[in-house]
Amino acid sequence: MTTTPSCASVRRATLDEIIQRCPDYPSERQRLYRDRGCWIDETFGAMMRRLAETHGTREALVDGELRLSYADLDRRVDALARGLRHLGLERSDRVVIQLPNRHEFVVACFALFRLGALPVFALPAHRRFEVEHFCRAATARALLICDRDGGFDYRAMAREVREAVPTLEQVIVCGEAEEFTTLDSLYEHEGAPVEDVPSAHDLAFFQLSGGTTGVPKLIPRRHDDYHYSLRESNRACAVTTDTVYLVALPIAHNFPMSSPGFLGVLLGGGRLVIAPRPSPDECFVLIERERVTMTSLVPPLAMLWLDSAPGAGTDLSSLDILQVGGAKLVSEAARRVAPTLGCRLQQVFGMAEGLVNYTGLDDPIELINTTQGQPMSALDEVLVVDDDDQPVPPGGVGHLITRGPYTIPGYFVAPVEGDEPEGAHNQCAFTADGFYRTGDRVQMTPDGYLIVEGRDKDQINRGGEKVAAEEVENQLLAHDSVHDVAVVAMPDPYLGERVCAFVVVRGETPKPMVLARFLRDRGLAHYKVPERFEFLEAFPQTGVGKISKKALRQTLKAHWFAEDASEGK
Ligand code: OOB
Repeated sequence: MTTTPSCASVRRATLDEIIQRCPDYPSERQRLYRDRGCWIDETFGAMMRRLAETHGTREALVDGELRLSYADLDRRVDALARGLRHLGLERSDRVVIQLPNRHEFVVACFALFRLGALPVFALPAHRRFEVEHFCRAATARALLICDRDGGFDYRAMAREVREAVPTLEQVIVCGEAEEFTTLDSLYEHEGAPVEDVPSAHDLAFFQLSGGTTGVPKLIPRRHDDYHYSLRESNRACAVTTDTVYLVALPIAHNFPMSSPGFLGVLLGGGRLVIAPRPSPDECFVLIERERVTMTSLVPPLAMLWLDSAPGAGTDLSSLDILQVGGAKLVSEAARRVAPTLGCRLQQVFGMAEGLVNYTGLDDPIELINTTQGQPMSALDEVLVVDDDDQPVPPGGVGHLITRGPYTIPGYFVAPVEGDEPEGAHNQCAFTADGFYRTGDRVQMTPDGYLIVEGRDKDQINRGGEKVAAEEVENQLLAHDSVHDVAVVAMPDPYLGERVCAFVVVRGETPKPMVLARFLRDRGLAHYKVPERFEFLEAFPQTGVGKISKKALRQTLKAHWFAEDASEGK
């Protein structure tokens, strides 16, 4: 249990409150998933211990010059768990982690899992606005960051976040800590081993939703549901002890974490190679040096790799599987993968809320190049429905809704300010039968493969990075010159989509640069800042008087095709 509150507004939620705020699966589905062997009774703490016993001196992880065996990893996990406990962290305390790709991330995850503290996975690209929101929504007790990366000082951000979030007692820094606690100092504490959490059905961590509304939602995942998703991923991706997986995408994202990602590959007894950045020049050298067999990328990076590989002069022959997902891979790019990189392509259509679809490694090439795969579990219930939640005729396009043994039954119900009733978001995001509304528009082929055709959610998918339109709109509305605003996706040949803001101004029209700077200064992640601003007198309206984003998107498309055509002349 956490400490007694001194003031209601700064009080950290207790274990019971956290459990209450995380919707659980109905009991009959819990029984089904246990009976069918999906949910087994192994926590991640116990899993790491078992892996160390089974694989001992086998190499688990390579990060630069550092090589850790499974036994080394387990020892570090134990040591860090003791250090975190010494710092006062205990079961159910939320810890926001924001680290670049480095081995400390893996160690910290397992140390927190073992302790039963709940990591909240922020991305390195998040900035003060997002990190503050995560800390506040989760009533986090600690924040784990690195000192600097990519020219950004995370400690300066942490100072502001700590100022704003009263529950945040600890900032732990990987690197030069200044006034905060160094991560390294936490490895030095002796004492009794940390006891594992009591049940595999306990909460394990929070992922973050891409967001469709004002702010990203926290996604509660449990040891047993996530463990199952790893096992199914390992089967679909044929992970063995010979797998050498390059962690190229940001490690905290659900894709490189669990599809099969670093957790799946460790569970399978393989080896992780951690790439600090996903650029071809850094990754190709690692692939050659470590004989990497598998990696995962978002489509823009896959295209960059495809363009860079022919002249790179590195030996990529060990690479067997390139997974691409997070956003739609166009079939023209998909077709280039096998001939250019000499490996198999696997399309991955997944979501942090659960459901993951894979193309089979040995599926017919045309199926791999043109579909986003099929649900990985036989117990995934996947429906393609119309606006009234009725199944569309076979082969029709509709809304994808799903439930199953590793798809959450609800988001964390954050305490809300204002008039919105608590939990309102879950009522919209889930059907009465507990199906998650993915917000994706799909078509299902006769053999059960999904083709992503579009999206209903008010989101921009910037090459795999998700941007909730409403979040950016709310920020822009805070600017004096912005009377009204609508944020939409504009087509882009490289990223698929970029963020565009249509603005109705108040007074003089500001320069786009000024608005972009305004958003960055408010601490919004840079990838969310619109790359194009269009100024309008008034918005086109729908029949019921709402802003017609459809009309705005069409304007952009028309512009885009016009520009494209004139470039082609
Ligand atoms: C992955 O997870 P999220 O939570 O960042 O985003 C999920 C959304 C999906 O609902 C869909 O809109 C889009 O990203 N998406 C794709 C896609 N994969 C994801 N859209 C088209 N084609 C694809 N292949 O992005 C994620 C999580 C686990 C594994 C892979 C991706």
